[in-house]
Amino acid sequence: MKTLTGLFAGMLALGVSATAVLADGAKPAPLPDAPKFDAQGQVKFVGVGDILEYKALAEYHEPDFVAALEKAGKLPPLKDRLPKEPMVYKTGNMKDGIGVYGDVMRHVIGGRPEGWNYTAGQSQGWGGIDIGLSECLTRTGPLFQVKAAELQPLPNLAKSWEWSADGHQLTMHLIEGAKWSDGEPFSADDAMYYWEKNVQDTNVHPLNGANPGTFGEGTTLEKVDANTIKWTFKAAFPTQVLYAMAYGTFCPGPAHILAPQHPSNSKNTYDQYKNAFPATYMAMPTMGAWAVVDYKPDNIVVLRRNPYYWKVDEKGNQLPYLNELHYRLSTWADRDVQTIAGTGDFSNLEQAENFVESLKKSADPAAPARLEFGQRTIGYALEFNYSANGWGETDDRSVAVHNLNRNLDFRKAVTSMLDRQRLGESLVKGPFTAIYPGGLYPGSAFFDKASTTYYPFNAGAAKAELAAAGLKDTDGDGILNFPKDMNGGKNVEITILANADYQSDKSLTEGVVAMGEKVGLRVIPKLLSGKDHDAARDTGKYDWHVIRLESEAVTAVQQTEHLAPIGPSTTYFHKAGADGKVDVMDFEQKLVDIVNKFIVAKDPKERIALMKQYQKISTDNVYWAGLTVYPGALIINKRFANVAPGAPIFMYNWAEDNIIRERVFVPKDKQSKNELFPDTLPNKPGSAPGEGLVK
Ligand code: BQZ
Ligand code: CA
Repeated sequence: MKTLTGLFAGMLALGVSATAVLADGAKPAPLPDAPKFDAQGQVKFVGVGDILEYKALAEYHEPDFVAALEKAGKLPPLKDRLPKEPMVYKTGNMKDGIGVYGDVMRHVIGGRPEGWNYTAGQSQGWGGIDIGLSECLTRTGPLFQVKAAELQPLPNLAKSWEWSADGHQLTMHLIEGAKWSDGEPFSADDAMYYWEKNVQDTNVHPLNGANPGTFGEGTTLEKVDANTIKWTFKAAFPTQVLYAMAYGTFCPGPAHILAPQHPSNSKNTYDQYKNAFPATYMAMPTMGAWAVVDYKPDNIVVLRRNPYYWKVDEKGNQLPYLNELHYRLSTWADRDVQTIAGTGDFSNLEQAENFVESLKKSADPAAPARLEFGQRTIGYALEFNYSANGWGETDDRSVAVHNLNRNLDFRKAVTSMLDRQRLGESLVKGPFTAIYPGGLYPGSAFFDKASTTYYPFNAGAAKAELAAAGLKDTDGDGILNFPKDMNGGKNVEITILANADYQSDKSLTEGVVAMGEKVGLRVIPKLLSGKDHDAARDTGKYDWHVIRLESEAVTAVQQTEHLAPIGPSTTYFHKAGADGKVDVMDFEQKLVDIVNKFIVAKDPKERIALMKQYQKISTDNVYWAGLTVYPGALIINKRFANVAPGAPIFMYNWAEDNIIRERVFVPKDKQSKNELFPDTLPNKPGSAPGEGLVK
């Protein structure tokens, strides 16, 4: 923070009367309390051991049609298809108990599958496809129901782990004898391939962005034996890193299929490697409960149960209960409409524009789906591209704007021009949206109001801060100009990236553009759809970004690396430039240090204190400008059982992970006849869509 005298000197130099700016400058105000909004579902909190364990059972069972195929010699006996000690879901944690086989869950999604090479960065269309196909070392989605005192990632492919006495090594024991959906063994080799050829090889960019910084600079991983891997960390007891071993960032692919295509083992370029498994390549081996068997572009992706799935219920029934999954390729808004109408089965109601209609329709007792609001965990921020050393666009205008972004007066102007109350109401009226200044969400367990600096809406203060940042409309056309030594003193023009697939993202962007205009800033929307948006986000091709934040703002313990550039590419808005370095600002370095300490802090009191420091420094400095935050609602067809009450649509992960789909079932008397490939099992890897299913 500049000292007062420095401030005066600076202002006099700018020829602006000190009292004018001081009087008008942006001043913090207490954050108004959020409108009261009670989540509908009551979560029953449990311990990790109440949810699952790993053990061999006396007997195992499978659907009748699978037993018949086995009898016909079409696949090995069940006991050879299961690991020595499968994961066993405990009945006590299953709301409706042991399930029955049959039926389908019909998802509707707004994305489109590019291909199945998730670990090389191919999008599969989101909406639960990649969540279901990617089983990871640990699992965090279901943690919304775990008691705070026992909170730690659930075991998954890694069934147990222990730290060395000095805390620098973590030995992980992987599930033993599990197989991919094509019958090939899963082993430590798959984890090592992912680590060496997809994470450490910086020419490969796994979807959801795992990179060497994700697991702590200098971290190494080695294979101990076929079922054991060992991590070595620079810091002692970086327990937080277990969250980064969950969905998104440590979900190994099938090395036996991927390795031969990797540039180090073939003539493939990295691009050819990434695209070696196009969307028409069926049954890419997965550790997930269902494998892809059919794909019709812009129409549907169909998955069938994986006969090698390595999880069972306490009666020894091999999971999943549901035989089939659909992903109808449509739009995100249509997902809400179809689920409410009953032609779809599942939706995360996350676009506030659809709240009233969805509430009205689902209030009808005869409505096919139930709707349950959770806490305020869906939120948006305006992120500033801080790179002035070559990450993203490097033309004069872009660099000039990024340098403006690095100026606190400018960021105070931006945060003061935002009327967050109006932004929220532009999405939906009523008690849903709350003002979100920035930093962690008000609903986060680590949120501390006293540490949160909120600059309220004040156009006059915004204009004063813009003047303090050296911007003046030198040619009188109503648009502020750069100082003459920046981008030739031209009008300031700022691109704002947003995801065109969501009305909410577009509505908020329109609001920001209009509020910018009122203070003389020309903000130009850059609305991109799906993977084009994600690519622009990931390569910094924007000045500002209206982004729906994920777990870093909700839990702080997941995607923690998004909170500060603790590595060359860990945040969405400030990555390493051409020189491989992140041009970190002074206050930002403090955030980096706090996040690095938080990742290794074991004492809960220290963790809370560190997050208060993070909140203070990040909101004092408007690290990003919060926009609005509101609750999401899970809409799910009433025929499904074993959906935990209060399952949030987003917390550690999305509801597609949180509700543990492999445990969900439909009671016999409610089963629909919607299976498209009844009584079949997945085709061979590389089959053509819909061809060669086992029957
Ligand atoms: C949920 C989610 C499951 C990604 C995606 C999508 C991508 C982003 C984000 C959400 C969709 C749904 O979100 O909106 O409700 O089903 O898929 O993965 O927005 O474009 O890159 O971060 O999660
Ligand atoms: Ca001008």
